[in-house]
Amino acid sequence: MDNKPVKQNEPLVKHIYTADPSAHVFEGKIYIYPSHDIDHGGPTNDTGDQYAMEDYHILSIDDLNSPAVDHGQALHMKDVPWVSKQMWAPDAAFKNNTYYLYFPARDKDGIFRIGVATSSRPEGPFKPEENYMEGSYSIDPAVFVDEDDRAYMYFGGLWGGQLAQWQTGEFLANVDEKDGPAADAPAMGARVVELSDDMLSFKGEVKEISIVDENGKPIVAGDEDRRYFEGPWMHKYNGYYYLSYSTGSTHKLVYAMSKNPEGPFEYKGTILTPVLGWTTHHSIIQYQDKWYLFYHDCSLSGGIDHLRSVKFTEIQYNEDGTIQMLDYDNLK
Ligand code: FUB
Repeated sequence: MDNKPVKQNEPLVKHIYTADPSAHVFEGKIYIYPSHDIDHGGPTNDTGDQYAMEDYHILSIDDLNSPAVDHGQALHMKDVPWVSKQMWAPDAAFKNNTYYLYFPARDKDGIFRIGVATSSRPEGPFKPEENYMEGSYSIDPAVFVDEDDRAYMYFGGLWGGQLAQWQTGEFLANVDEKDGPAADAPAMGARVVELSDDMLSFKGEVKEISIVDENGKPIVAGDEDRRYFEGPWMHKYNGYYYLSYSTGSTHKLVYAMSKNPEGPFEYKGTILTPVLGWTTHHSIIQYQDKWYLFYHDCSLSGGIDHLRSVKFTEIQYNEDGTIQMLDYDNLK
């Protein structure tokens, strides 16, 4: 492990590849829950077979003058009875004096589901539940605990994330993963569901989130610069809920705002222009009196798409609550 203090826009760690950072402030420190990218001889395709991750390592930073610590393996897929492969982007939450790790993976039928594991410590190790969360599907869970203690899970991803195959509420294996609404029809939305008080199951029904433009018109499927693709994140700032996400095929991190955690959300703009690498995935946290974006790119691996590294950078809000766009080319 590197003993140098973390620096903005540099890999947090260099001894392993990490991606899809979900950052949280727990116990006064920053904890990062990333995917753990590995190299392998398998295929690369739009289904995402190149992302063949098998376990999770949790990172922490005592403060911004300290090195990032890798706490070692917190959960491996061999310890999760329902998982067959591909432990993708996780998130964590704290409630009931317990830390919860939420993670997507393929079940034994090859269908992406979302599981949960618990620990008394933010860095784990985490003990998984026997089965995936009932009613869960697709990828990229992000769990937000609101000020009133209600918890919501945001999730869903296009293409390899299988959202297209769930449009009827059932998994349709014969639907092509790139199918979806017509280019001029409302785009497929991320999903949101309230979690039960014990954080282990879905409390309500899964709802599709609507993202609209400044005139209240739904963002359409053909609007690839603005439509939802994957990697949702929720944060709250000055009473507004910010749903931020990746636009996938156009490689941006963008955001939309609402007064309601379940939307509808009004599209507002770009947070980060495309990084080096196909995927872009993030989280946003307040640490002390500043706000930070955690993101990944492929700079450490020299551009290999499935070998990514987590970085962070400060973000700024304008007076009206909008976020100032960051140009990736200026972050280096
Ligand atoms: O890391 C695997 C997948 O790539 C994630 O689930 C997506 O958000 C994308 O980053």
